[in-house]
Amino acid sequence: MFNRFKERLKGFKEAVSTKIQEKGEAEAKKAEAKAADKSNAEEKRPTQDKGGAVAAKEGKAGEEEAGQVQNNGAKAKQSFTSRAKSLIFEQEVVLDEKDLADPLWELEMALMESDVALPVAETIVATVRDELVGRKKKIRADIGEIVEEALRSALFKVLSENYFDVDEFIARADKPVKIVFVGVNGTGKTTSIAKVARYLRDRGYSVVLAAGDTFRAGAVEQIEVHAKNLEVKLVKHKDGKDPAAVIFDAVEYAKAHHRDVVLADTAGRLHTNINLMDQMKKIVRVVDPDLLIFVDEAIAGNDAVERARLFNEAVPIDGTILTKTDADAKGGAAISISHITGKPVLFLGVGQDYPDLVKFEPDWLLDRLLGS
Ligand SMILES: Nc1nc2c(ncn2[C@@H]2O[C@H](COP(=O)(O)OP(=O)(O)O)[C@@H](O)[C@H]2O)c(=O)[nH]1
Ligand SMILES: [Mg+2]
Repeated sequence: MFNRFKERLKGFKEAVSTKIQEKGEAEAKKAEAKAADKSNAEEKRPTQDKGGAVAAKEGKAGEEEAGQVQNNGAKAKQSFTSRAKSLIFEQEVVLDEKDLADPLWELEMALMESDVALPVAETIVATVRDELVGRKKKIRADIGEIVEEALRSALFKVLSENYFDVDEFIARADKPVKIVFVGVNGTGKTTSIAKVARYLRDRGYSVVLAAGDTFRAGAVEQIEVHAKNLEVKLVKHKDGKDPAAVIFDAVEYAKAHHRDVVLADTAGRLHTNINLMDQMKKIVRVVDPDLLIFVDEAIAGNDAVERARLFNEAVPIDGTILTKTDADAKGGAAISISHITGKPVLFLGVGQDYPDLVKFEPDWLLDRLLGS
């Protein structure tokens, strides 16, 4: 999961580490030179005061004393040098914008190559810059940790922007809660509906499925298999071609039988298909869903983010489910989609089986993106 992303971030971490090291060494050298000057100055002073005239007067004793002083001087010099050496590691480095220009460029490239949308990449870079500029860092401190901390807080900011607690929403909403799933073909809508059905059933809710994909041959049979496996009610029309009518009936069924949640499947559609987009608008008008969820696959990267944006423009969505994150090396869609649409990510699909659904939590995703 997100292996390419982690790999690309390494370059940034290394660039910052090198900068801190270089700058610290330069400053430690300055400190060393200063210490050496001071040491020389202190070495000269006692030889002149105590040695010199006094030693000349007192003969042998004076000579001995002078020798001792010289010895002390050498010792002092040595301890100044070792102190200067330890200064290299104790040296505090203050990073400025100039130091970070190259590493931050590296970071922006890494994010864009991981399919993070440009405005999102810029936001993350700006946050990391704010975190690191002006901060005092000891060279011996764990630089990887410092950089990771800055990245983590920048990513957290983006990921938690539109956070929405789906459990709390369902618990509080009037029943039946009507949830309609939309998106392009093959992204995992039907699978996600089955996963969400199981998720809700496990939390004590009664669920009704609506076979609203009346477009594709085999779609009704596919959701029927899930309904059987999960032992939940499926409402379907024999030869009906109107998804709005099917979903409407499922809602009526749920009301009559006091079921908690209706999960409605729909046909896959591209935002460019005007007829199918109009059909989706009709579904929304007729059913008035509590949640209109856009489903797309993380592996589509920027395309998924762009589709979410266009669907949201056509009919305001309430949130997204990103599927196939288990197969996604880049992580860009997971990072960008909420920021670009202004709507929360509700769940992540992490595999093909029913339990492979994770409620979206910024920290869970962060742990995987940063590999901790
Ligand atoms: N690896 C993986 N595959 C998934 C995930 N979600 C769905 N799929 C697979 O994607 C394919 C299309 O799923 P489907 O639900 O039929 O897509 P739909 O056309 O949008 O309804 C199926 O083979 C699913 O098993 C996921 O989170 N991870
Ligand atoms: Mg389907």
